[in-house]
Amino acid sequence: MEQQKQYSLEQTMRWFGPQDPVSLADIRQAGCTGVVTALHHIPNGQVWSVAEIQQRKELIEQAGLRWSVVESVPVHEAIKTQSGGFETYIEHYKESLRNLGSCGIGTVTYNFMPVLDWTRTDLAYEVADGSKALRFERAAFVAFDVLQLQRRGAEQEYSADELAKARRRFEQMNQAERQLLQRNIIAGLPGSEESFTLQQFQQALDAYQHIDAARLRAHLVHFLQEVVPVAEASGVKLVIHPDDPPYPILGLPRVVSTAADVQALFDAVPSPNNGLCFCTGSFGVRPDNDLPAMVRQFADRINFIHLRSTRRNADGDFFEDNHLEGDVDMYRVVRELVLVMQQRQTSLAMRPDHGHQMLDDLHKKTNPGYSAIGRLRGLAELRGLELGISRSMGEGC
Ligand code: DNO
Repeated sequence: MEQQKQYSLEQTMRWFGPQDPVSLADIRQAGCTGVVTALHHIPNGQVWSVAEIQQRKELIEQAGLRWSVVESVPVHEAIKTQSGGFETYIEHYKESLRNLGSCGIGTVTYNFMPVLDWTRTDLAYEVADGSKALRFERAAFVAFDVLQLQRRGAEQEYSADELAKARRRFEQMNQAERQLLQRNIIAGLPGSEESFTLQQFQQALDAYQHIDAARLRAHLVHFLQEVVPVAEASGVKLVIHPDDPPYPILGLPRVVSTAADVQALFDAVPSPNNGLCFCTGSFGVRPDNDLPAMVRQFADRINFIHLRSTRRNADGDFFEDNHLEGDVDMYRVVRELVLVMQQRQTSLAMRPDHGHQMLDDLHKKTNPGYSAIGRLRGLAELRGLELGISRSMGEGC
């Protein structure tokens, strides 16, 4: 009888380019065959030329790896707000997709979060074993919004209890801690491509004054209607990254937080090249997101995977837990993914998303969330989990 081919997750790690303290050789030794990277030196909105793409591709291949996924070709703010020059930025985006496709790079990640990409309040939250994790603390975030940024109308968006907690929290902080909080939120986390002063930040928020969720979604659908046909013709799968955290913040709309949000995008633009980056750490912050069910629902559209777990509490805080702990049922998620790969007869690229700063990395300067050893631990655990699941399925358990 013919043996059915086993498909497994392609193991990758994010690499921020030649400046990244984690080298391509480190990534290879972690067991990866692929790299997820972007041309971070090209300003947001400019075309990625074939020469630049080719140069980066060769660098990766010389290290014995493959450029599996682009994360991200960033979407310019003008496209999200449909303001001055946005049509030109869309044309630039199409050109970058054509160029990537012509270099044989077939998966491109992007997000459509207004102003800020991912957001945390604390980048060195010490967990019980002494390693450091990234954390979102609601009271600190509210304190930033109401007391530091002093955003108009912010107070009306929080309960009296939340405001009182935020004030107490702010009073406990010294000057340096307050500055750090502000920096963590607006100075740009790795890969976020944007960074602001407080004043610039307020201006960026103001651009969304008249943009609610329905309008932002319409802008996203318009963007997709424009770029997806080019992605199809270029052999590129676009994958949208969900909102992190998956709800509106700072009065800004967010439209990629739930299964219904994602379904609306696929209904509007049904092409298979309009896909999803299934990020368990982002979606998993909401208890109403049933992650294994989402894998089943979007089985045909998931073309890149971020595996990570968070642990939330009743106050709305969460921190990034070890990959197999926290609120994400990683066993069930990976099990569904293994089934999807068998059903689609394809392998899907996965990266362990973030990791704790631990061991030697505690004494090094690292990119928050992207230190080598914590991600190595995550990847090793996830690889073992997947192997155990696939083998036991194959043996009919
Ligand atoms: C954070 C990342 C995000 C992601 C973008 C995709 O660690 O997952 O910055 O790369 O949202 O466009």
